[in-house]
Amino acid sequence: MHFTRADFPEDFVFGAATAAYQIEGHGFGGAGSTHWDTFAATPGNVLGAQDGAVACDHYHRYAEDLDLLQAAGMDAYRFSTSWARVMPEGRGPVNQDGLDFYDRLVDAMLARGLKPYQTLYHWEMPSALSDLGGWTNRDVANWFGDFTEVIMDRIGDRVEAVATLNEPWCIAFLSHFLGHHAPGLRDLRAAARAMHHVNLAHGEAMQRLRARNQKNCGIVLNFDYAVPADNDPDTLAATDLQDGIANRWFIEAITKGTYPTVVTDGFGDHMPKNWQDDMDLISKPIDWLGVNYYTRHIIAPDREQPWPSIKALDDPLPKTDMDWAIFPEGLKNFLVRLSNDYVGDMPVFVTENGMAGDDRLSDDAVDDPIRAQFVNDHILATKDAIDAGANVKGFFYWSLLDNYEWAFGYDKRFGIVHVDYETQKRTPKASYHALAQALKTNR
Ligand code: IFM
Repeated sequence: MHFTRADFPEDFVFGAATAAYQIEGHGFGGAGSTHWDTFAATPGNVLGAQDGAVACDHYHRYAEDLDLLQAAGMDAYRFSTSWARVMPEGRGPVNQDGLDFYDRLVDAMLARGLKPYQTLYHWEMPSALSDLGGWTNRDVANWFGDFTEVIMDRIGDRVEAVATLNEPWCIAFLSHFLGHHAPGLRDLRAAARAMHHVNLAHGEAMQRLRARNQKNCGIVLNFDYAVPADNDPDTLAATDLQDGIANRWFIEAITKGTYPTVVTDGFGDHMPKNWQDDMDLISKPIDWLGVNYYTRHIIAPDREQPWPSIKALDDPLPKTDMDWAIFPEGLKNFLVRLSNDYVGDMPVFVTENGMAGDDRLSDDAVDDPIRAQFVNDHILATKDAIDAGANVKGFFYWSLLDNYEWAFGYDKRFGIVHVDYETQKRTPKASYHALAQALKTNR
């Protein structure tokens, strides 16, 4: 790695991220059914119909996993708390075993000097709430607010920071319009409603967090770098619309209380009635912003298709195992743009960045030089953004472990630690060792 801690501000936090359903083993400890369990059980949705029932068995092996973070010299761990583990029906009865697990987990982080960065929702909607329409039902905001109170009553006194939602674009658009993630809808009206209700749920959860004086409350958004394929006005308009749907819809709502009109025009009458009345709650101040960044897309108009009539073209850049183009400059550009146009001096964290690789275990080691280069380049892009004035306060690699990569099952490996799913043996990859070495220098 071509950086050391001395290249970053003294309070800069290095860490790694995971999410509950992807690692814990949802079959353990009395967790309730989620829409991912039923989505995965439906043919054609998930590679091999794999689900998160066992995953990385982190539920039982969390101490070993936290030891790996500590041994790498990390400062913080970004984790999520599963709604269906804490409230198996989404509402009403609380699963004490679930609360006890998160209580142990947070204490174990603190015992190792790791700052707990919590995310309240990383995609496991309880099935009982899915039955009622999940994110398409306006009541989801209050249900989510209630869950927020239950989990924060138990661990809120010890977490360093809390995010309401992870990647609302994925929760809403990818899952209700593109149909790639649970609940797998491809429906304009459902998407319009989910797109608004995720923001409303964020606003409601923020209000509940504020009422209990919770410190460091924010949200984690994913940003998709849209590049026009050419300078044709239709191409520029398609690119602007892509940016509107993927990026501005969320950051503009949360920081300014408005939606891009190119998107509300497209949703038309399918937007929930009187959505304008919710914008005040949605745009109440946050303390920090989480930025998830992975790739860019080259955008062109798709005249064959109805709104939004956008397509992504093949990108000539080298790609990861997800077929995602590697473009570190996009991270720098987003961090600077966010600082200039939306958040000013508010602390920003790169809450996810990483890559899937074709990793092979050989002689108890995994040589992953492309990942090491990827991490290095994106951490340096973050430094460039800081040098250009962005108030970036941390960087979390996605992910600590190979894990359940949603519709791709266990096929895609993002970890700096290899997981053998037969034995659950963890093997730190070469990128883990390189990162650990960089973090130890000039500590
Ligand atoms: O694995 C996901 C994670 O759950 C959310 N952000 C993107 C990652 C890689 O696809």
